[in-house]
Amino acid sequence: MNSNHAQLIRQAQAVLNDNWTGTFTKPAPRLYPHQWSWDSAFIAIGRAHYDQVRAEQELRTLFRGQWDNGLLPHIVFNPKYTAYSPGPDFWQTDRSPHAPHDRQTSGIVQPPIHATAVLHVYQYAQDQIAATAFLAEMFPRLRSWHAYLYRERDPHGEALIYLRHPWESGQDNSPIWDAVLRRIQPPAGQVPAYRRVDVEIVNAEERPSNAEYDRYAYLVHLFASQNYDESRIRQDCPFLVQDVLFNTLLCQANRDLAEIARILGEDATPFEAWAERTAQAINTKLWNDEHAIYVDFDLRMGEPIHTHAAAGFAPLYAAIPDRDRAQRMCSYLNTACFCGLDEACYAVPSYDKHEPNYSPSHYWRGPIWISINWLLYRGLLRYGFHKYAHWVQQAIVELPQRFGFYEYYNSGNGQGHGSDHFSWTAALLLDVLYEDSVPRQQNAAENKVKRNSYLQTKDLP
Ligand code: 9WN
Repeated sequence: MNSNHAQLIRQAQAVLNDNWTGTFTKPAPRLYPHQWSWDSAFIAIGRAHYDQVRAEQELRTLFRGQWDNGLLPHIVFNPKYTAYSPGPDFWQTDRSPHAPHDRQTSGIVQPPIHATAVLHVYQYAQDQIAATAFLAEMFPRLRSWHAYLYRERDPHGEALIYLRHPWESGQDNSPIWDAVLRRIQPPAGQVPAYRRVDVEIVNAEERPSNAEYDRYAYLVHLFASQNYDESRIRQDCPFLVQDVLFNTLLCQANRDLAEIARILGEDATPFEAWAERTAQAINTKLWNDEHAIYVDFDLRMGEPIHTHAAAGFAPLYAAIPDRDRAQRMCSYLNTACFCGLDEACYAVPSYDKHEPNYSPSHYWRGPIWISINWLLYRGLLRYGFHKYAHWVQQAIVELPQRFGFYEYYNSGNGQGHGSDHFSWTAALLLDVLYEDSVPRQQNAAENKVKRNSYLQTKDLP
């Protein structure tokens, strides 16, 4: 590791320390003062390399907000930050018989990367006894989380989970949702009152519009008025989308849950079967052969959503496409539409630059996100696309180094946008730098070898 990297590691660790609340890490100091689900998984992946105790505590705290039907909420509210809005009153999750009584949470989910994070924490642990106890503690919770998704969110038994709110994707105002949201016309009086603190803290022009926010609020109102009863929601909800990124992360998380089961001497076959069926369904239903990218499916309209987001390349991360498809996907990535290696570009933008609604600075509508680049980096490595993978890996390190630990980066000039001091940007940079350096402990070195060979060879079609 060179001295620049040692300094960068210290800076990234300082971001995570500053955002640590005592039981979990805030995604950002002011903009996101509560615990967000997939942020915590990414944060645990970064912390796992140097702070096993907090990495475990991060995930343990998140799962304390899990509902008794298995739903893992996208926000677990921190009772110390009552000023944040929209807050628990907006969600009214106490109307569900399944929500916990001792924690306030939202009533939707986020991408299921938690089994992956739990296994990662185990694989890098210095204290193997504590780590094995942690696996045993998390295993039933993870199983119930995945079971919830397949039981409640897959009405036709396709092994493809539906999302019922754009926030469930983690990519709030991605152009993927534009057509679906345009169709939603909330009836008069059905948009609950809300106050947005996001537009008071960061540049309002880069955040979702009020028209989008009205629809987000209307959907939440619908869920609350149906007491979060999934069978009723599924009948009425105008937003039901089978999403590429969510299902891809679930596929890999099932494989990781199977690995956890094997370590614990439990039956791994149900999780392997879920992984296999979901991978097949993604390949069959979500593949767009004309453009060599995976696309979402609108269940309400019964048709694919022809929007090309970087998340459409995510199946590389779970080794879902065969080599021919992967090669074609990589060729598309490697053009001016996303990030051609022979042109000046910083990293992979979240949306095809040649599409009409592309913006280099507008939240999920074109800027660079470190999380998406981290997933692509890992996916490209799995297929041996080393040159492109190395490029993306460098971007994950250099963007924060040059511009700061921002929430996202302008895909035209690299400048940081959204919140500074953003936790997952720091955590995923740490993951990349630690993976590249000499591990401190022998057991970590052995685990790294195991993990790399697992990543590179496992389930590659
Ligand atoms: C809504 C916390 C979260 C991330 C999401 C990101 C953004 C929330 C918001 O922030 O979403 O859940 O207020 O816009 O889109 O991916 O988990 O960092």
